[in-house]
Amino acid sequence: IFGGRKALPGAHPWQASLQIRPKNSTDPFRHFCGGILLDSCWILTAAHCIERVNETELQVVLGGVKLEVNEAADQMLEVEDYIVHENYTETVSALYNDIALLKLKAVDGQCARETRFVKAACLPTGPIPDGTECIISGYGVTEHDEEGSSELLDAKVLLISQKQCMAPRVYGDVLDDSMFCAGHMQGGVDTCQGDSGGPLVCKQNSTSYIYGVVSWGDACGKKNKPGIYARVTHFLDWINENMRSL
Ligand code: 4AZ
Repeated sequence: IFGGRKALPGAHPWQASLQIRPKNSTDPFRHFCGGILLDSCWILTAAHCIERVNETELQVVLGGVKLEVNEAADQMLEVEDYIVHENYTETVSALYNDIALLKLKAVDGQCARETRFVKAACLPTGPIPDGTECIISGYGVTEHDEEGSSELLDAKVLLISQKQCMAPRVYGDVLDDSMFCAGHMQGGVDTCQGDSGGPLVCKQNSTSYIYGVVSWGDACGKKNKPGIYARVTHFLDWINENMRSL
């Protein structure tokens, strides 16, 4: 996150850290992407995060705000299976349908346990207006640290209209309706590498809706290059059908 601040414990209880077991199993798990808890056994993330990984080497951590500290709120879960969107495509200019689901492994019939620090996000029921202030969070690269943040950061961004984002000086016509932009046209506040797969959440009448999944962008925090998010409302049927299928 560029232009962020430290998140308060429990502020983003749907935030997940996707971690990969290193080749040398004595080394600790390494954070590589964010994820979003949709219900006890399901995580929404970006397709590009899990394209080349094996579910057996994955761990999902929920509840904490510090990657390098074992916290009382942490819940560590294994991944049973995953589903990548069948139309996910990566071209030189864009990522299309960049969305995937992870099914968590139950232990004694239970996946994630709901606590003050672990709670599923709501799926939106319809579009949210351009200009709405929403919140991004993650452990990704910051303006101060190319390695990413060991503490969960968050920042406020604005939803940007498709028309403005498809202007030639912004992203032009490579965008489609599986994605939207959010951020600040003047730059400075944005998601970055390592935040991918994580949440963009918008609050409406005191309920937080998961409106976007961090996907891609031209660098981070650059003027006229806001972050691009998978548009969750575009994938509601896909999400519901696939959560029913496994
Ligand atoms: C990335 O490399 C990435 N500024 C994620 C988000 C953004 C750019 C790059 C958006 O995963």
